[in-house]
Amino acid sequence: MFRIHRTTPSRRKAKPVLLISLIALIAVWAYACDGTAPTESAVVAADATFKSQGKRPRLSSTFDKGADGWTIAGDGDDAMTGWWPLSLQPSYDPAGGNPGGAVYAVDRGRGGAWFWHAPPKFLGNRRGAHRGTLEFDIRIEPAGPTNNYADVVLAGAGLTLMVDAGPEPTTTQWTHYSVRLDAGAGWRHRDLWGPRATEEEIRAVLKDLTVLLIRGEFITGDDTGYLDNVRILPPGKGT
Ligand SMILES: [Ca+2]
Repeated sequence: MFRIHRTTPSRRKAKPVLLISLIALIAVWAYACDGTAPTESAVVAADATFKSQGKRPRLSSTFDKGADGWTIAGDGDDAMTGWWPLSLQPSYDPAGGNPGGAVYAVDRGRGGAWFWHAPPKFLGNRRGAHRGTLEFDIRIEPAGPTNNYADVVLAGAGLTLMVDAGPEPTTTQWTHYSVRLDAGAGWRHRDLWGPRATEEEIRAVLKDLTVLLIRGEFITGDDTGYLDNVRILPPGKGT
């Protein structure tokens, strides 16, 4: 005996919609999994978001009362958002910092690396930070074999500069990083293997800083990354 299946008009319409949605999700997923750092065009596209934002009372975030405007770029907490989910909110732990509060995000193991995305108060004309330092504390959970990505990304004045901030964290304890904002730190264009940035180029980026990213993911697979004590310090004040 044959059973006749009737297809209602609403179901006929639903199929193409579902197919298009599935293709879009696959495209976003593939973009999030390409394993590369953010492209320069993506950075430029994000620039306009910050142009008109923000007062900057102090160039630090100690997360005493909350996330202080920091967001997440990459696959932390939601792998389906691509590299520039500018409004993706991190989690906040009021007692998990170094000391006090800290922000954290859970990586879903989709590949690539995710980054902490600085709020507007760190951006704009940061010319006074040239030859100063960017400092921050990182903690990962669990510890494990680390991967190598750019640790800090600066974009502005049409340039995207990246640097290796030093050895990756190898324990679940807090690790302090101090990154010099000068050519001696080894800043490079677009990725860790690009041309070396000149002193003039670093000064130009800091004078028109539109994006500041700090790497949050250091091991392959699911993990949680914490951030505390971010500071931009003028020359001679670094640790
Ligand atoms: Ca803190």
